[in-house]
Amino acid sequence: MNLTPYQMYINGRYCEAQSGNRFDSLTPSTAQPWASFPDATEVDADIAVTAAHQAFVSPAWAGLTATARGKLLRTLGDLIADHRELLAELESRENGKLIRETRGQMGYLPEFFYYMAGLADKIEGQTLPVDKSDMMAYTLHEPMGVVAAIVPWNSPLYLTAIKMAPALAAGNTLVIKPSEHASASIVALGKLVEQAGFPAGVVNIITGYGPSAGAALTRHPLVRHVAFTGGAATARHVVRSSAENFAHLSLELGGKSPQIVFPDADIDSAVNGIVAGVFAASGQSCVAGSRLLIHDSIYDEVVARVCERASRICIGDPLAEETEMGPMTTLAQLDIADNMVQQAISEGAVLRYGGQRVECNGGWYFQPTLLESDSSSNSLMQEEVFGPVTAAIRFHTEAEALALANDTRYGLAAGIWTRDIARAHRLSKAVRSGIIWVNTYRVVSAMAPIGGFGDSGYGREGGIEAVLSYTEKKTVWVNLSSEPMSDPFVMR
Ligand code: TXE
Repeated sequence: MNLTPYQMYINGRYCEAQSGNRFDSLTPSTAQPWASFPDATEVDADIAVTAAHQAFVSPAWAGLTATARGKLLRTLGDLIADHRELLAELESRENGKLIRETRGQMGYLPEFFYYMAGLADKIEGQTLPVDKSDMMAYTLHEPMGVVAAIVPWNSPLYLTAIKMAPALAAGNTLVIKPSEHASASIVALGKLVEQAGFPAGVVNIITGYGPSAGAALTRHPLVRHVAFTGGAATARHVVRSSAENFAHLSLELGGKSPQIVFPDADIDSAVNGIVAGVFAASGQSCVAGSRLLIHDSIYDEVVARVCERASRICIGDPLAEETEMGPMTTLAQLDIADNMVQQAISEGAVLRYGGQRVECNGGWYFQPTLLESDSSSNSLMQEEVFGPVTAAIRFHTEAEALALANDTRYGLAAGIWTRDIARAHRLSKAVRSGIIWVNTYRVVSAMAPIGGFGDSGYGREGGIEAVLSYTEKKTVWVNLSSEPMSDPFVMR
């Protein structure tokens, strides 16, 4: 089989790993290899970080005005818009996400760059009304330096853009490490970065495995911020190794997000929201609505309707227009889904729909799956599956719903389905998660922060604060007095 050979992008040049080694990437819809990538290790990470650091201090980048940086970001956004079909196809091929979903994501991707382009020259410091009459003090937001963006396989470009656009807007430089399971679309982005006119070394892309290339980035002394999206177990490694150099961190991890349905909800919408929340993208989404908390009076109806819709989901080739659910991205992820369903059943959960692998072109497919549990301690209520598997449980009162919603170590997202406006706001405040969707689900915007509580990580991506999170705040003191400085042993 002829594999498409991709290269890495370091210091404005396409290159191989120093070792000359490569690894293959498999397409999940057939489990066949389709592309190969350089297998970067510590030495490549060091070359890329050094290039990013040199670019950071170079006049070609550091000497640009913030407005000029914004223009570059805008140009990159335009180029992404021009190439969205190609990028969408690459992502669907490599991670098995539906082409209609990746098209949607690529169509929106430029907005991250446009929004952050607009913010680039609005990163304002403050003049401080200090209580010293002979002093003036003000703050500046300075870029940090080299940012390492470590990205997973489920939405490679989206999760890159949400890091890259604010990091560049603030004047940093980047080394991006895509997942070993989905590197092609990010490598393709390198070409657009070059075309947009970013100076060499401002954006670098290294391909390779997490424990080698990824870990080397997190412990590199010149990396000042690690922006990580991935699993909680890997995040613990990232925190430990970045601690060595006190690099700043943002961690966007998984979730066990509840969908809470009250009797006064629009049931049609709630059913659609539940299906969208956990079966779209085959549930391989950090915000997957993987716990269904449903009021007793409508429980049987909602469960029956979700199962009925699940039974009609068209499973198949992610590149086919009619497909509604594609494969799991990796065999490991398929095994996790399968094993977790079996485990939940052994703990007393009842399978209502799905639960089986699906044979389709040799790919890694799993049925949309719903189980019922009368216990919030069932592992399916507590552990992230990252697959098309959801667990339903009854509640009788709002207090019970809230207790169930918050009975998790995670806290990334929650859906609240009710027409009662007071209840909607009450619960929005009380549910401990970074995103609350009322009568909707899976809505995102470049303008809105995303991030979690607890084991879902810390830091927020998106929105105005994201750009500030890639800056160091500096306080400048200026002595306004022309008198000689007095007693050197007294703090002023
Ligand atoms: O992710 P990893 P995996 C969750 C989901 C899934 C689980 C494991 O529950 O089942 O995580 O998935 C890089 N130092 N999410 O193993 O390992 C790796 O190469 C530095 C949720 O695929 O977290 C990749 O680029 N980097 C999630 C990135 O980390 C390391 C999305 C993510 O991979 C590293 C994906 C190391 N030691 C999985 N080890 C979400 N929040 O959306 C690996 N990496």
